Amino acid sequence: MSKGSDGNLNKGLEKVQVAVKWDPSPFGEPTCDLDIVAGTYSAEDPYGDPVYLVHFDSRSPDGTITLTRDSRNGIGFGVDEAMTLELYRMAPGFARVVVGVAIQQGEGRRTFGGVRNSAVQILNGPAELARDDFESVSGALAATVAEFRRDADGAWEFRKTLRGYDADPNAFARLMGERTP
Ligand SMILES: [Ca+2]
Repeated sequence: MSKGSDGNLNKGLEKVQVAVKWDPSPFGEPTCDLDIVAGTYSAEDPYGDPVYLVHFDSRSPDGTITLTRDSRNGIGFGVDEAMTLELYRMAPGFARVVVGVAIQQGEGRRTFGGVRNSAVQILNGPAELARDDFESVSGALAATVAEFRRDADGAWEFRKTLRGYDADPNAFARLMGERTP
């Protein structure tokens, strides 16, 4: 994988993957469904409304962001849900991409603290950029996990942005791109 001119692995990103895993609920308890969602934001309005969203039932119009693995219950070994972002193919008008994980809400509140062994890993090719177990946002219903931004030269850089939201998946998708302190 190429590095940025200063050798920073978090810069000059081309193709990244966000992978989430969690354990299925024990027998008799409601299933847990975590969803990866990505929002894209324009250079003109990088903290405004998303140009488009990508999640389990919505595709990237230009094919640059793809949900490659989808789970509704966490059953299975290893990665349960994964998204690939081909940042190098995104049009210059895109300045930011924010990726988050939201828990589908049924009856009652479903927080990260109520999901067994949830974890997220962010990869640049084979290199790990970040991983987290959601412990610091255990009371949240959704959380941003990654922000990708173009630098002054147009190269993509990564920022880990673990921030919890008290919002269901639809509300979270509208909030996840907001400017944060
Ligand atoms: Ca899911």
